[in-house]
Amino acid sequence: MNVPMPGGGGQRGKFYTNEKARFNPRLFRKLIRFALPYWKMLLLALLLMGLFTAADIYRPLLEGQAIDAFMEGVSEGTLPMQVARNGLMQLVGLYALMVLAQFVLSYCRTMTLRSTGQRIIRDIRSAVFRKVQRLPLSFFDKHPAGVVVTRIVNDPDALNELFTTVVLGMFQNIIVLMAVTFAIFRTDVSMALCLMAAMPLIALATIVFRLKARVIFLEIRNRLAHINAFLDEHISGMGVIKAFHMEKSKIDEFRNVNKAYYKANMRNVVVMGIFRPFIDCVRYLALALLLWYGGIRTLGGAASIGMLYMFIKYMGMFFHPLMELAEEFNTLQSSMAAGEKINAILEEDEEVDPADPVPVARPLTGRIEFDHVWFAYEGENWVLRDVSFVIEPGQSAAFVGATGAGKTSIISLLCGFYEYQKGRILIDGVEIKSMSKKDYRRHIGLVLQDVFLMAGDIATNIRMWNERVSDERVREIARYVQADSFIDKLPGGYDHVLRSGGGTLSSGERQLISFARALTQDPEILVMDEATANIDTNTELLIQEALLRLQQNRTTIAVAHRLSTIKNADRIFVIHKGRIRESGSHDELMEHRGLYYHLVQLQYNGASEQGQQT
Ligand code: M5T
Ligand code: MG
Repeated sequence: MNVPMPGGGGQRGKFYTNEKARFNPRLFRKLIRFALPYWKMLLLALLLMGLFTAADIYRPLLEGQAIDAFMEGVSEGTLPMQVARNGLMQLVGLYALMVLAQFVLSYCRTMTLRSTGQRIIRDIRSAVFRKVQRLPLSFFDKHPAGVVVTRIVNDPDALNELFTTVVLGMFQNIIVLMAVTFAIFRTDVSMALCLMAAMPLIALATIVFRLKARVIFLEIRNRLAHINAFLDEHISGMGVIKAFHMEKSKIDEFRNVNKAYYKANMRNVVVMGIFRPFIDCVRYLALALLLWYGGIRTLGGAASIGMLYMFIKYMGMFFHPLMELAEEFNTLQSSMAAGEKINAILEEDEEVDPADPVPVARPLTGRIEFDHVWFAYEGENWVLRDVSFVIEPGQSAAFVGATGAGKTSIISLLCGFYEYQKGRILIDGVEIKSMSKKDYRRHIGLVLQDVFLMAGDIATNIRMWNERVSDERVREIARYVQADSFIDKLPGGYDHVLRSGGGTLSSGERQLISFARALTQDPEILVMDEATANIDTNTELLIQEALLRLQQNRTTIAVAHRLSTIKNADRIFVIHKGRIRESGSHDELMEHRGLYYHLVQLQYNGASEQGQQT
């Protein structure tokens, strides 16, 4: 089953399809390493379980003894009343002590197990998040945030059960089964066989149940991830939904997504609903058989009432772990399904960094070279074709071209967000593939059109959690990029707290913050992609002045549709369908009368027409 996802991507199948969630020893070994650090705790839990179980098994023996040894003895006149009373007293005393001990054991066991479980979940969650932080941007193009959230939030819970409920639970239940079997066969073989008569039916029901449950559990997990993905998309896109009055249709769409999840859960409810009563039914039939057969044996004197009582008790103890085992198999399957999904993330290729990175010079001179670079986001759909250019240290370069021409892609490659397929990109003569991304990204200040602000105050967003940048410096930089006037107007000024995304600021205000952000790093290379697109002309003029000063000692790359903003660049590259078609200064290109000239003409004429209209 494939859940159709909005904007479906090729690789998504891995996260949505019904992989066979059967027990996979290789996967199990991989997952078990999350539990390994806690082996002492788990061993302790096992020990406590063993003690508890031993007491559990011993109790019916005591009960049977209480019935037989004293009551029968007295009624038959073979035992003096006083002796029986004292014996009974001792027996009951021992019994009460055992019950108390079991209470303590049970508490300790639960605490050990649960707290270990919570630690394991915490570790898995951290591991997945750590991994997600190291994944390349291309991963996030293919996986909606909601699905990734499910992987981090819900799946570790399911996986945790693998270690706590399933592995230890199964162990305990198998031990109980063996102990009970041993106890009943030792007491009376024929009555034990009578109790066992129900076994084949139970085994059959369990197998059928397991097969059904396997399919259902994967489905439930997939549907849950789907709901999360749907919610993420539709909550982030609330503005668009309202603008296109899609509320009604989205509600209907959600109803379907929700219904699919509901149905998957209902199938589980139905299967569980049948399984339990069926086992109960078999169990009571077996009890009836036991009462009949045991009754006859007791009447015939081959068994005692105490024994019959004991058998009835053991029968309960026999069926309970059987039921639990079946459910544990069920959980095993669902947690294996979750484990598989988590593992798929853990096995994703991380951002590649060379094993032995070339150290990045500090400071860089900022020379940038693209050497016959070819790049495609997917397969052979070339977005950049044979792109070559050099930007000398301290130069300012600008990229212009139609929408979708590949300008942002050039910048993304320079920042190492994606891996190029052919050619080389060099910074200061070193290919970026041989440097650590973390190291050289430090030297690139990036200002984008879409600015993402993090939850936190303004000052923190400017210094980007870098404590070495003083408050004074933050203010100085904010003044420099003309952001101070709007920041001062915010309640709290620099301490004004933004929610994640910074949605309460205007796009232009966010861009100004982003400028300040880039400058606090004092980067040798400044990259701006439509960085002033949302800023009014007045502010832009003010920034332009600051930018000119900024460009003096660093290499700058700017992408802009508004050509007036890049006119002064040392070199302008015109990108057309992934190729560099023209390059030169504004004057050179105007003289050349090619693509650039036409672009300028278009903008100029457009602007003057507008001017005439108003
Ligand atoms: C260039 C395609 C896009 C366009 C081309 C980000 C992204 C882009 N593309 C993909 O196939 N997958 C992706 O994940 O690549 O895109 P660009 O470099 O973003 O173009 P631009 O910056 O020149 O355009 P614009 O609109 O910002 O001026 O065909 O479909
Ligand atoms: Mg772009």
